[in-house]
Amino acid sequence: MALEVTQLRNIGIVGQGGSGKTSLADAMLFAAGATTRRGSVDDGSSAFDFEPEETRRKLSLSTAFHHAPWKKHQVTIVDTPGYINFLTDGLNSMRACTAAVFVLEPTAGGAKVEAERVWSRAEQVALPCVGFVTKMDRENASFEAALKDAADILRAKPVPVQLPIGAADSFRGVIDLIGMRALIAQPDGSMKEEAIPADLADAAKAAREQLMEAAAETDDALVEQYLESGELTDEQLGQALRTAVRECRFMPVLCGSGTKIIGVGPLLDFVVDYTPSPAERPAVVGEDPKTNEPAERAPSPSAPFSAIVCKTIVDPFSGKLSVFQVVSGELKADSSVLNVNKDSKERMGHLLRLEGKKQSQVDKLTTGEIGAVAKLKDTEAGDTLADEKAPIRYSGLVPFSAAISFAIEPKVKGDEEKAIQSLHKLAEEDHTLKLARDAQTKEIILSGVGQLHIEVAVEKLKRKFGVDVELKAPKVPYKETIKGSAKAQGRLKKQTGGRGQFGDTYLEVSALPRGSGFEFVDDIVGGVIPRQFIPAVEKGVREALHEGIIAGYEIVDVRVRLYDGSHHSVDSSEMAFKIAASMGFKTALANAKPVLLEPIMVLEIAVPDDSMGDVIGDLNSRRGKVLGVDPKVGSQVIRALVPMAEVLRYSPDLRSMTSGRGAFTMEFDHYEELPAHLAEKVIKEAEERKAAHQH
Ligand SMILES: Nc1nc2c(ncn2[C@@H]2O[C@H](COP(=O)(O)OP(=O)(O)OP(=O)(O)O)[C@@H](O)[C@H]2O)c(=O)[nH]1
Ligand SMILES: [Mg+2]
Repeated sequence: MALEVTQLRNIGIVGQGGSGKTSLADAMLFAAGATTRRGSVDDGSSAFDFEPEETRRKLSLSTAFHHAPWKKHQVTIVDTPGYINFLTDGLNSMRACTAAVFVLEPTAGGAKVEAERVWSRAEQVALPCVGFVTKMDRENASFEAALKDAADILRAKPVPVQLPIGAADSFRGVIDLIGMRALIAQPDGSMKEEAIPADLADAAKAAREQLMEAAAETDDALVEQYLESGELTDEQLGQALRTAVRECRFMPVLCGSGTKIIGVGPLLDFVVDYTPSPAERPAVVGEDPKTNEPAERAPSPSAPFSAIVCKTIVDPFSGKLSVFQVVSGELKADSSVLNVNKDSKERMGHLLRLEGKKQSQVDKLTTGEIGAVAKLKDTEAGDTLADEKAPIRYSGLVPFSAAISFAIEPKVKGDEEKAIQSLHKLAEEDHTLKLARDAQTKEIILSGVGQLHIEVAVEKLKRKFGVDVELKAPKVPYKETIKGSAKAQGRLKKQTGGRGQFGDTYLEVSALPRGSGFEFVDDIVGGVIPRQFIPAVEKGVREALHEGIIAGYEIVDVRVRLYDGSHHSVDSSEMAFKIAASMGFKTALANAKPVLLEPIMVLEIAVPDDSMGDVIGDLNSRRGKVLGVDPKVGSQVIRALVPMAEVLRYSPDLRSMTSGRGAFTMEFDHYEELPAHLAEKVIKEAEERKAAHQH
């Protein structure tokens, strides 16, 4: 089927962890006839949660894609993970969407930090959001509670376009406030039209008025007409609603149940009728790679081809799949395009459409479509692919900093290289996973969002690559710096056999403000050190930065000024100056009040009112500083700065303090001097490590 751009919708299913996104996504596929049986998260048959690590835990770890036909449209369903450990992947995929279904839970005070993150991402990329209150079949389900949360916590301006009929056990359908009709769920997942039940007639009338008022506000002439006559025609209402959705004026809210397949067809109707096609989305702004000036591309098939790679999937057998959205133009199979970020040509062989864990081949992808291609050589997630003749570069992935690190040790000796190579492949599909080698201990350090994130990575490592590793105590990346300034001479003079080695430098080190890194100043005059050796001096100092003099940690925030020196016409060499400089640098550092720095994290902790006191008291005992408390309905969000060393295992502790109801996000904020009594301990540990290594 050749598709017009106007027939496409890419719908991100977003919301907090466990809210019912995947269940809804599976229900959408089933309701549209794309599957013959509704996939279920709970029995492991979901079309979206298909990785063994997902089915075992019954939660989504990574964004999954599928598509369903609905009323002559193609709805691509983008099911995103909601738990904080895996949220970033979904935030990146949101950019490939034309609208989102924001899944809301029907309980008061249910919205978590995750929902706020998703909401602010939607605002950032101006993504139209349709609210869907799911789990309406659950005990104590309340449509109003969900609306209140959306308003109070997300500040999302929710406006119902449906009302539920019944709740919990008696939930059986929805009232469509646009068509003013009741839609009653049938056993086969479809909805049957009926008259609005008499006991809900008044509520429906009032809610329709509220909807009309909100829709009318999109246009001055409409407000006027509405205020005068108290009515809009169905056509006017529809048009105004379409505009409101496209311009993110408010969040229209529907309701239903994913697992019971109630309200799912009407949701698909709403998506097709009221959310924009890719062609109606604003032009995407990027940069001209040659001039770095702003540039934009209209979402039109006749524009030159451009696409954003939003995700990489790595499979040990079939290799690497790059998932992208065509922002403009068209892409044919077997064509060649430019990777603008890497300035390299990529061959797009078979074009694929993702269908859960499977793929189907297509000849062409048009503007708006989400597709995939295998085995690109240089392309990573976040890159822009474009027509070579009309390159443009879009912004990359959402920024991210790792919050937790573990040392990784293969259970089988000699598996180290294999572990590193395989972890690199995992990190390719999950950019929140960072791999490093501790320069001093030579340990393999794996960093990520949280403990669960790292545990999942270790499981994948075993399943996909057959490498079994052990996790060891997380390491805090301390750094070293100086508080004062000092001068020193670094001099190397050696006579070995024939030619000697001579280098002589005078260096001054001084402290720089926190976060500035390193600066090298060349103040040599009169050629006391010949020009060609100056880079070697800088190199010697830069290399010495990797291993500090207190406990072997990286040295930061120092300025090094080379102000004098001497040379020998025969014996001087780059090597000699490099060594001399690193010696001088270390001597100067030792006299410039060296100190250890520790990373300080910023935490946002959502806690129920009744555990506030405990959580704050606990933060104090962790050397934390509370920055502020933001009251929400039934809960509070605490913002605090806490040294990383104190929150390496915060997750289980918060869980027990809040009976599992607390949630937190943690990000690196800045470095601060480590108090002296704690520094002693860190230095001692470093010495022990070094000694153990030498034996
Ligand atoms: N009663 C009821 N249960 C539901 C409904 N939707 C989801 N659930 C249950 O809620 C749990 C979580 O559902 P998921 O669909 O995995 O939620 P999710 O939002 O995809 O979770 P993550 O992707 O891990 O963030 C499962 O046990 C579902 O069976 C619903 O409409 N009604
Ligand atoms: Mg899910």
